[in-house]
Amino acid sequence: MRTQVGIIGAGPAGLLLSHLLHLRGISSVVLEKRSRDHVERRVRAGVLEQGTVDTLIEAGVGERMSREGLPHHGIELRYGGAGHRIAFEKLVPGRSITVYGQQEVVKDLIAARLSAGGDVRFEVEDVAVHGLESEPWLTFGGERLDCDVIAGCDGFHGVSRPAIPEGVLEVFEREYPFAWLGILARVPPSSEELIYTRTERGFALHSMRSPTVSRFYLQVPADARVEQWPDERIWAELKARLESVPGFTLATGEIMEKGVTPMRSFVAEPMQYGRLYLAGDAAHIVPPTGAKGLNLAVADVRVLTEALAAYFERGSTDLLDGYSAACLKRVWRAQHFSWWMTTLLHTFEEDDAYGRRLQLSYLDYVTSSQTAATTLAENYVGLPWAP
Ligand code: RFL
Ligand code: PHB
Repeated sequence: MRTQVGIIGAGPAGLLLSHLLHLRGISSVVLEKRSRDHVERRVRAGVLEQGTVDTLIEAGVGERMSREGLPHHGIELRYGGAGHRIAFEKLVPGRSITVYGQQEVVKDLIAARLSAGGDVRFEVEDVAVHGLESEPWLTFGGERLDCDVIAGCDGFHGVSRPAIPEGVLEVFEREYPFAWLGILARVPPSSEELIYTRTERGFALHSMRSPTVSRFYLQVPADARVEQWPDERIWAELKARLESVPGFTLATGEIMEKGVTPMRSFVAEPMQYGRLYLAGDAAHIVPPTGAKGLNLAVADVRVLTEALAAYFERGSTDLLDGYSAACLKRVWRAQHFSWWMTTLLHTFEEDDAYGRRLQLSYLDYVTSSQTAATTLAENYVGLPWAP
């Protein structure tokens, strides 16, 4: 078997790459270890930057998103007994976000690939990469796939990054002393916009998926397990944190899904080795507080598509050689923003009174100074793509 680009992973990065390459007449095969059903049900991100939305629409896979996605023109920061709106329409005119579940994006991309005759294989076992220095190939389940290039889109726990020889990558990391417990609930959102809440009990986020489904997150200890969080405890804690302004009542309902997400910041540089190019979570992770992970995956894939098109159409390797450097500028901006939002809104050590005063001072600044609020807003909606 032979293809131009062998893609490992059918998450947003791998699927979008396969689709964008198809639009440029470049062939690919996507190898995914989980089932289609599993990939389509995995509840994750929900906030799409303007540039991500534009990319999906331009690529012809934004039809359902345009119909069902919820455009948002602001977010609320809630702390110290009051809510403060960060108004995108005023601070970053013309730019906004769209709330649309990552698994919906994934479903739309899988449907588009399959209806165009694309080769996406699920439940593929033992994917391994070979020959990265010159003529690469992939093996899986007793088969061999020869490729010109391999794209490692297999997430943080995949096989592609570990296949890069030791000593090549430089790794930058930060761990946080807490995790997020995320739930999906069958209940209409209690707010029209997302609420990021800082309380002395910890952080909470009110998000949503549709007019009838809400998504919530709670800061929990790093070693928390789902079994420790029966539904009543989750609602009680969400109420204790979110009902921290007068007149706000949180509606509750059936919890459809629960999960604990560790919080980590991670970058591996460079994002390439020989004929292997890493994209998305395979190369970098951000804590979800800034809602950047999925959007960064899309940004990487845009850059990689242009570089691969230059290579296959004109034989030019310049853009491929500069792939990592081109991506890392945006990656590090998102790293800083995500670390900063996380640091601002979560509780750290109990006895760190100095740290708490710094958080409150910065929250007061960001909610009273238009300049500071604009910094938050322009990063949140996403800085423009690099030319
Ligand atoms: P993915 O989605 O992890 O996909 C990788 C795919 O590779 C497969 N795979 C393999 N396949 C074959 N062989 C192997 N050996 C393989 N190993 C792995 C996996 O099964 C999987 O299908 O990575 P990708 O495509 O880079 O996409 C990245 C995003 O998924 C991630 O950054 C976001 O979900 C992060 N994130 C958020 N990002 C946002 O932009 N906005 C948000 O609001 C947001 N909220 C979140 C989030 C992530 C969360 N969790 C659960 C980590 C909220 C949460 C709770
Ligand atoms: C979500 O809706 O899943 C979501 C929203 C905002 C975030 C993270 C996750 O910062």
